[in-house]
This record gives sequence, C-alpha cells and structure tokens, in this order.
Amino acid sequence: MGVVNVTPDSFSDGGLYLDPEMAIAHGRELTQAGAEILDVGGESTRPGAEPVSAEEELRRVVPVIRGLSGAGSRISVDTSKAAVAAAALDAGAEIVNDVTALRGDPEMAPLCAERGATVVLMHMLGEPRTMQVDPRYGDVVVEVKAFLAERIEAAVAAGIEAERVWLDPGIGFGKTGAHNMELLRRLGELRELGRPLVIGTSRKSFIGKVDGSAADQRLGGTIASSVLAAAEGADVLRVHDVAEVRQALTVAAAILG
Ligand code: PMM
Repeated sequence: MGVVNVTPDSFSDGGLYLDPEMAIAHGRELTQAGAEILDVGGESTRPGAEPVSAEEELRRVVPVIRGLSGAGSRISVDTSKAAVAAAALDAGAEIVNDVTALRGDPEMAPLCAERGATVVLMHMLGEPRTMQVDPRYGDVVVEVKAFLAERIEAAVAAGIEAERVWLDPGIGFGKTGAHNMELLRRLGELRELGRPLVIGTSRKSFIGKVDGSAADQRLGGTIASSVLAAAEGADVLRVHDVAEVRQALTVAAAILG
C-alpha cells in the first residue's frame, strides 16, 4: 500500500503533493513501482495535528482519487469522516482506512456496510492531538488485540461483512517506541484474530528513537521493520517508498522460499 498524502502537514511528506496533479503523478509512480493499493489521505494524523473540515478534506482527496482510479492500483481513502468516505467511494475508492476504527463518525459504519467497502480498523490510544502524551498499557499486545476484537464485532453488528474487515495495530498512534516494537515482535498474536493485518511503520519516529535519524532518513528502518512484519504475517504494508520496500520483500521472500 503506497501512501499518497494530499496534506500540508504530514510528518514526512507534508506539502509535497498538495497540488492534485502532483499527487496524481506521485500515485502513478507508486503504481508503477508495484503498489497494489494507493492510500489517499487529506488529513494529517501526525502527533499534535489539528483536525481538518470535511469540505477541505473532500477538496483535497476527491480529484486525486478520480485521477488515480482505474490506473492500476486499488484505492483506499484515509479518512474518519463518512462524508469524505462516501465521496471517495463515488470517485473510485473501494477501501476505507479509518484510523478511528469507525468510532470517529456514527455514519461511517452504516456507510461502509451499505456500500460494501473494505474497511481498515486501526488501533489508536486517544486522538492525534494528544496521543503521544505519556501512553500507558498493561500489556500493549493484549490490549490492542482486545480493542481490535471489539471493533470487529462493532463492524459486523453494523452490517459490515467480517470478510471485508482488515486490522491495524496503529504503529505510532498512542504508543512509545517500546510499545511499537513489542507489537511488531508479537504480530503473531494479532493474526489470531483471523483477519488481514495492515502495518504502517514507514518513516515513523520509533525508527528515529532507535538511531536518531530524521523523518527523511528512515528508509533503512522502514525496510527492516516492513520485512520483519511481513515475516511475522503482515498482509499489507503501508509505505511511502514502494519500490524499495517491494524489492526488499521480493528478495526476502525468494530467500525464505
Ligand atoms: N499511519 C499514518 C496515517 N494513516 N493508516 C493506517 N491504517 N495505519 C497507519 O499506520 C497509518 C495510517 C501516519 O503516517 P503518514 O502521516 O505518513 O501518512
């Protein structure tokens, strides 16, 4: 899954693709590089980010989704707002990547049910504005797993087919570096939920906490964490650097047979 952020303020690529033509060109490059899915987002969820109105988010993502639809990758929309998801699905998206796991907007679950969308349910402790202020868990893996199990039930209760639910432990969303690494080390426990796992480590600050690297210098850490996540059973890797991660995964798979 390649990341197409149409935002002024995402932590590693904010402002690069605000112009729809630039975002579409970037998405096409990621498709060429082997992205099976493009995740188009118009609201930054980086720690401390301020929320964006539905109108602004729509203005950012809809032209980009329209421009990328049918160009070779499936499209997901990274949003927590039902109005944005509805317009994105109309424009050609088929996956709704909701970092609030359907808790952000009461209309989101019924919309996804009615439209037969695939949904990504992600774990986040708190909300982006405050989530990195002293996050605490007893056992982070047990708690994230219980949360995701509860969100699967909520999705199914709202009429979303269980087969259309993907799960994501939310690397960096209300977690310390140690929490993120514990989750990545024990992904097998989340596989027991029986649904595809999405993992997004790309350029995230837990990498910088290991070696002091800045956000634009974390390709090696992104590759290492993505390959290890795949080896632990991750199904979808949400990354900015599709060509490099794809090559790493292909070589790792060839070695492991
Ligand atoms: N990370 C970001 C945004 N959306 N969605 C999912 N499902 N999983 C993630 O890990 C995730 C996400 C933040 O990264 P960005 O600002 O580089 O897009």
